[in-house]
Amino acid sequence: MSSGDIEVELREAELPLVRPFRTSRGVETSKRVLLLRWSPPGSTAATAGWAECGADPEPTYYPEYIATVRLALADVLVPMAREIAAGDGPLLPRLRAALADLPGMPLAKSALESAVLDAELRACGMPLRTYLGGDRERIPVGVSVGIPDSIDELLDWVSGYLDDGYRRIKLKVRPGWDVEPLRAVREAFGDALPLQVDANQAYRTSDIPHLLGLDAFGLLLLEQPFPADDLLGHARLAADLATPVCLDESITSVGATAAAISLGATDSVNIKPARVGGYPIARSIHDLCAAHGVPVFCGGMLETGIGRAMNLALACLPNFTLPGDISATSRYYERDITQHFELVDGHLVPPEGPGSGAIVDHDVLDDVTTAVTML
Ligand code: OSB
Ligand code: MG
Repeated sequence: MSSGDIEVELREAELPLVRPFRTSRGVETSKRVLLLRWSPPGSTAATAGWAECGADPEPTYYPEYIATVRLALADVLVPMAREIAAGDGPLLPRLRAALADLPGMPLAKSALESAVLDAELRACGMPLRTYLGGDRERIPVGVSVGIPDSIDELLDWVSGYLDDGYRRIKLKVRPGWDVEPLRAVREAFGDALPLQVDANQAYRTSDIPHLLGLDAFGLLLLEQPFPADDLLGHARLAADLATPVCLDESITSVGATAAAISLGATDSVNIKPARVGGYPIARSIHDLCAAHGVPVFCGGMLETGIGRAMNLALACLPNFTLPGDISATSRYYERDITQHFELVDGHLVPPEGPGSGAIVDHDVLDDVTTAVTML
């Protein structure tokens, strides 16, 4: 078997969202997604490794975006992985060491490493959940609610999600859309509703007096109010705010997490595997947070079933005690490119099968594919 026999496919697809998703950073009406297939020699459709890249079409949320990830994979990362695969010894540990040696590019690295990991696990019949060491069988999940056109529309959306059985609601906020929607949601649904907010970096430390006013709403947490690199600003806020502060965009590595905890900049953490460079690093961040008594939840990026299945496997680890941003398929898509995930009593169940357990529906995938490139 030569490494030349490994097939690597980059596939771009576009899936309409059931409703627009607006945050402080912009609005999405469809999900444009880059997928990576890693098929070792002798693999079949069932044992091909698939991963979803966290990159968006534009650099609105992360500095990497689809075009730069394509370039990084084609020019650097996939040729490197092929070379490692052609050498002696187990592929994954050597690939991980080589990736760790390269600066930056977490989204590209995570996509590659996750596809290789999925293929290896499928080849030996092991579920990703087992590999990562989690033992929970179902994950309590919430829903992240974008910024609508009006308060009435917001109440309508939230009421629908509560009817669906979601365990907690996360509202996207920004300056000018915070106190009023929170008051309306509390008035309509009561003080017992588990409620949290996410600002996606839209405030500045000059807004601290205003943000202290959010304590009146009994929130589970306030996510990423300030720019990602402003750990000191978050620490200043956390010192005075009763509501727990939760970092998302700031959590880029194990070291960044350790610094944030040590500075008192974060009381809980949103872990997004793509942002930190993959699932094993996400697990290390989980372990670090557990050791410091900092609870975590698994974040999301409107994933298709491929990313969702992997996130569910990660969320089976014991310190994922806060409900995850991993909603049912129907919250995002009418038709997904894998089996659909259904909410059962406010929980999602990770799929049983080997690897991520995602089963790609090739008919749907072909329908929504916009480009295929073989690397
Ligand atoms: O900040 O958590 C975020 C979606 C895209 C980009 C950033 C974020 C989000 C979400 C959605 O909040 C969570 C989900 O996938 O349901
Ligand atoms: Mg967030």
